[in-house]
Amino acid sequence: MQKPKAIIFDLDGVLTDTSEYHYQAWKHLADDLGIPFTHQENDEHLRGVSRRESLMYIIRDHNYTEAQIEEMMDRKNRYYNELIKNMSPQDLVPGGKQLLQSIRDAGIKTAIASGSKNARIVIERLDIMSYLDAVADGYDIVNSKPAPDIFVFAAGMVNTPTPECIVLEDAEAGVEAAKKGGMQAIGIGPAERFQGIADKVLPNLDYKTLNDLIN
Ligand code: B16
Ligand code: MG
Repeated sequence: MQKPKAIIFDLDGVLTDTSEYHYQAWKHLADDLGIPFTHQENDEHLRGVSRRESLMYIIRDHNYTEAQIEEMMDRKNRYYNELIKNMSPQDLVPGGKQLLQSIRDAGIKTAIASGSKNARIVIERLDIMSYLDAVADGYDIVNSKPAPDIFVFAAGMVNTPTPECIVLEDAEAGVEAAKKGGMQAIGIGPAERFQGIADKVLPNLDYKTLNDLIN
């Protein structure tokens, strides 16, 4: 892989394990509604997917009014915020600060592109804002992953053409989004999840170095 001008990180499931909290919050809501919902379904269908589309998957052919849908999204978000309340810098992936610092020391820009409207709260709790050149979150875009919009927006924020960016993503929808945007994409997670779409796969980001990403 060529040395990039910018590295764009997804947040949930890449720099921190909040994807598990998203699952637990959806599971709580599904249990309230009496709708079956499994961890496997979460991994296969909801990872990286927006709040509304996630809810639509869970409720499928049940009929609810728009007001009920809004209330359910708010409720899930309350459950999620309860779970992230006690997050701290300890919840950053091990070696995360060193990785971000070494990327900047190499003259490469760092950005976060997260579909989450809670991304800024999480970034604050992880205490990594000073290591980032830009943050794009769920408030910045209309079309969520797998649309490339969030990554293209983040690339623009760090003044970098998309082919010179590497994206790190734990979701299939996110890798698809990065590739549609013309970027190089590293899938973070099991190889089966990214078959044929990622340029490279790493099982996790624990103690990874810049060299691990680009070589
Ligand atoms: P919110 P990412 C995504 O964040 C999550 O992976 C996904 O599970 C969540 O539904 C989505 O953000 C929206 O999050 O409800 O907090 O706005 O992986 O793109 O950092
Ligand atoms: Mg993610």
